[in-house]
Amino acid sequence: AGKRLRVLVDMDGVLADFEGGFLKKYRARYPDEPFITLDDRRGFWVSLQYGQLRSDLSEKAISIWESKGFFIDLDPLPGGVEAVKEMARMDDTDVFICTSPIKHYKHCPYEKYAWVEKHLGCDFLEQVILTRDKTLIAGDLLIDDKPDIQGVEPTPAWEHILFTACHNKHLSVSPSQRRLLSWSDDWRSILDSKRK
Ligand code: DGP
Repeated sequence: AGKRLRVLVDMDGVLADFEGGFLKKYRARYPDEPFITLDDRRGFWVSLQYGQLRSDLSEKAISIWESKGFFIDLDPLPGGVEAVKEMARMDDTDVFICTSPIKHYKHCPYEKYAWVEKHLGCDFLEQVILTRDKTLIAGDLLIDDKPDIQGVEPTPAWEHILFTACHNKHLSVSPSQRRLLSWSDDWRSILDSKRK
């Protein structure tokens, strides 16, 4: 009889298609401005790369995810909702959605809960953790597309599994860093590797 496994799953870029949703709404709102294709995305921060393209595009990018309806309208990434539901049904397994809201709080926190209710059901609202510092949250695994996850806790409890996204696919990460290429990849083996 082992102890329970606790899995933390990020939302944007892992369950919800932040990058695809951003590009679609950016192009619709600013049809005459240059944009960065998903293939050319580099670095976690979208506004940073748009600012490098032309300095005024940083605030135009930010205006997209600060708008009402941005987060609730994000499409689920393939297989993510199904994987999280399956994890939640597994024996001795607790799954939490661990996501950082943007600081413009008018719509984002509300819409993140609404997205979970819409795609995972209202029972899943119990599993939502909103935090700007994921190092404080104790878990066995954190599945997240952000390459560097830092905060006030220097030794987080979790192992970070890097979820592949357009902005991190070219990054060479340390050999000890494990990746999940997509939800078609073998996430079940990664969970099993942490069971005691
Ligand atoms: P998380 O994926 O939980 O680490 O949350 C990060 C959030 O920040 C997510 O909603 C995506 C968003 N984000 C992406 N690029 C930028 C950016 O350039 N600036 C800001 N403020 N937020 C960004």
